[in-house]
Amino acid sequence: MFKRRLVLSFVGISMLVMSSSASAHSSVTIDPAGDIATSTPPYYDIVKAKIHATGDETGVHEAIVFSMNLAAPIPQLSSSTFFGANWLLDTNAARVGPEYNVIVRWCTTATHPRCQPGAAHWEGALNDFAAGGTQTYVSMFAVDGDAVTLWLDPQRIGSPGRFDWIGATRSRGAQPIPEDETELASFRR
Ligand SMILES: [Ca+2]
Repeated sequence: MFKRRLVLSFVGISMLVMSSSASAHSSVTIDPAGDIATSTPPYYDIVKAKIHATGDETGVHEAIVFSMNLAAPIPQLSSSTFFGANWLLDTNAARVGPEYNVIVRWCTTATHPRCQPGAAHWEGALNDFAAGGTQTYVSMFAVDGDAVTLWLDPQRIGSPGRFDWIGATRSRGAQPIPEDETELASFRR
């Protein structure tokens, strides 16, 4: 009996330590459901967006994880449909506007000129606005029901210690006004 209690209290302490370190590396923003145009499908409606750091800081498993939850699961999309989940990052307060756009999108070259060629597909991408809009692709991402997630090597955005960000969804490539947009949040690694 004594042993069991000891084990349980140890687990309790470990969970406390883990949860406190996890929250120190998480930036979560809750967005209202139903705040998009009524003609827009609910899977463009952001209900939660999050950025958190993972890994042991040795570099091998280190990542910044960008995630988003939508008001409805994303269905099988047609090839003429564009869906973009964006995390716009302001990593440099001295420069106006966001420096990076982290992207998970469903596209073809017809719905977005910078989409990789071939049949309609999901892809991850990173736009570097400070470098004149240079775009590179990101291989680690997941689209699962109402959740979109992307894992990024921090070095690809200059390994910032902190940055401000907003989440957005788009139904057209480079759509000037997003379908939905979160409030400004701040992330600290
Ligand atoms: Ca919303």
